[in-house]
Amino acid sequence: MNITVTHKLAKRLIEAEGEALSGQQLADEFGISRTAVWKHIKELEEMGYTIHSVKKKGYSLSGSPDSLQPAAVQALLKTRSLGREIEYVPTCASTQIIAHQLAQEGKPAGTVVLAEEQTAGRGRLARKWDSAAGKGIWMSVILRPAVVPQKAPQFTLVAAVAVVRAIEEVTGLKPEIKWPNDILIAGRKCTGILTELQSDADGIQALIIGIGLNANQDAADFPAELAGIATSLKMESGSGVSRQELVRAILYHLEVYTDLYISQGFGLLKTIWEGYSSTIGNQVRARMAKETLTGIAESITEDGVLQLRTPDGKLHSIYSADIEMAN
Ligand code: BTX
Repeated sequence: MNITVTHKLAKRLIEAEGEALSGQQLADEFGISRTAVWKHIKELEEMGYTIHSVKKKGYSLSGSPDSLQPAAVQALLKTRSLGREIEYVPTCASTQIIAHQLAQEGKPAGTVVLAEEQTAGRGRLARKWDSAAGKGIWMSVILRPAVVPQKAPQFTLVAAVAVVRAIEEVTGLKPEIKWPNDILIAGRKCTGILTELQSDADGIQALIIGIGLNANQDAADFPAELAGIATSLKMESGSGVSRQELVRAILYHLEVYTDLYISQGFGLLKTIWEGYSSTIGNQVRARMAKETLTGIAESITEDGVLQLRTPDGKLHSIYSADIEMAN
């Protein structure tokens, strides 16, 4: 059985959005016999697809498994370049490691790495990112923007806006962004973003944007140390979400907002970001490597740097920290 044809057939059926496609039409499109089409349909059913076979009309799809197989993700994908190349792995240590390798090998901007499971998912400062099999979106996106390395942190903010928009669109939930890289729902973390850089004397060679989104975990799926800290879209909305749909929505919004950033700079994005921020305007505690400061988070600068005013009236520029609410 040619597995590539099976996946292409899945893509074709998903794109038909429930319309029936005749066996003869599919046979002609794929250059195979009608019996071969039927065998691929059986194969898809075994993979978890629900396909109706209607006499004289053909095959129509009424349900698909929530796998992140490239063909399934790419069906109905609205982007120009993001996700047009997908490296899919059932399990890996970290999608960031694979994306770094692919970027070094010269893979184009827009290449995406997707895993069902990570065994050593990472956050900032070598922290661990819990990445249960089949429950979330563990994804790294390679971008190659023509900007100076100092602008790299802005892409974390751009990605955060894209993810929030995607979550709103697919689930109707109302997430908030906690500076710089967390997305929270009702105060609990459902997404983390990790932006890493490959640069040389000529500037940025590649930005690797890692997105870890908890989609379908139940509370029991998280390790004990994340109880009360982590949440998933399923826990917040009360029903399971389609990871395929979420990946498509994230890639679409990430493309729209990076295009906006490249054409118009950070100004408008900063305003959109502030609209979703749970940090700005609040009394917060910023824990940094060497000190902890408490004060009002007044704003972020054009470069994405947090401006924190301490009670002595001093304004501090915070480049990286863990933020907690202080009131
Ligand atoms: P961070 O350093 O801001 O957050 C890490 C902290 O978040 C951990 O120390 C822990 O307290 C908490 N945490 C760990 N796992 C989860 C989880 N599943 N849900 C909620 N909270 C959690 C955030 O770093 C950036 C994470 C990026 C993850 C993506 S996944 C795809 C890509 N590959 C990879 O290895 N990392 C990125």
